[in-house]
Amino acid sequence: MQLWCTENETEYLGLTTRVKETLFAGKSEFQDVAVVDTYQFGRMLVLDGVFQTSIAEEFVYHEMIAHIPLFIHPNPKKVLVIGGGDGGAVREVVRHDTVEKVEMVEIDGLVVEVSKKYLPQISKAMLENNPKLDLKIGDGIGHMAAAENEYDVIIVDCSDPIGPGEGLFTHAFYQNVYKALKPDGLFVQQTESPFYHQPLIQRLSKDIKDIFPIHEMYLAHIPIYPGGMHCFTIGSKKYASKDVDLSNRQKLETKYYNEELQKAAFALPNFVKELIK
Ligand code: SPD
Repeated sequence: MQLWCTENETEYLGLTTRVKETLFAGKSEFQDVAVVDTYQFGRMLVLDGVFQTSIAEEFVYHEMIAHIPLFIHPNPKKVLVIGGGDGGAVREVVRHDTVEKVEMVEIDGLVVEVSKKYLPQISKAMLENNPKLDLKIGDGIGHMAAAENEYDVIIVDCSDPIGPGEGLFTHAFYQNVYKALKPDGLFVQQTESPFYHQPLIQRLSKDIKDIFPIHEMYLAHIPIYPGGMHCFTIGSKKYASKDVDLSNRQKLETKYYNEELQKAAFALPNFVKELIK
C-alpha cells in the first residue's frame, strides 16, 4: 500500500508527498499535529494538514527568518520569537554572538514535545536547554500585548492565518509588536506565498505601513510551501535592509543564507512590488 500526504492549498491545488511512515498523529487543544517520515523530504511536521518544516529543507526557512533581521539590526541583544514550536528559528538565533537572551512563546506545547522527540536536528537549542533560551508555553498575542519597549528584534514564526495563527496577522497585533520593540527595534513575520495569498499580503502590508516607518519584504525559495516562493515581511522603526554593513559582523556557516542574499533577497519581482505598493 502507498501512503501519501497532501496539503490542500486552494480548491484546485494540492501539494502531495509520499509517506514512508506516520511517526505521530495527535490532536492538541489548538490543532491537529503530525510528524510523517517522507521519501522526498525526510521527517516533516504537519499542523492542521499544512506542511510546516522538514529535515531536508528546513535550513532555508530557519536561516532566512533569523539571520536577515538579526543582521539588519546592528546590535541585537534581546530577541523574542513568537511561535516557532519546532525550535528551528531559535536554533539559528542563539548562534548570534550579540544575542544575550531569546524568549520564545509557543502556544502549543504538543508541537514542542513532538519536535523534541522526532525532529532533534531542528529542535536542538530546546533539547540542549541553550542558556540563552527562555521557552514559555503560552499565548503570543497576550505576551505581546503586555510587553513594552523590551526587544531589539521580534520574529513571528507562525503557522497559517487560520486556527491559532489567525490573530498574529492583525492590525492590533502589529500595534502591540511596535509597542514591545525598543525605539530602534524591528520585527519579521513569515507572510506566506506572494502568489497564493495576495489578499492577506495586501492587508498586512497596509497594516504594517500604517504603524512602522519602514516596511520591507524579502523572498526565499522553500520547496514544501506552495509555489516554492515564500515571503517574509519586516516592520522596522529605524534600520533598513539597504543600510546593512556586514564587514565587521559575525560570519556564520550557513546552507542558504549568505552575505549577498542579505540584500538580494529584497529584490522583488514586479508582481510582488505591485502587490505591496
Ligand atoms: N504555509 C506554511 C507556513 C508555515 C510557516 N511556519 C513554519 C514553521 C517553521 N518553523
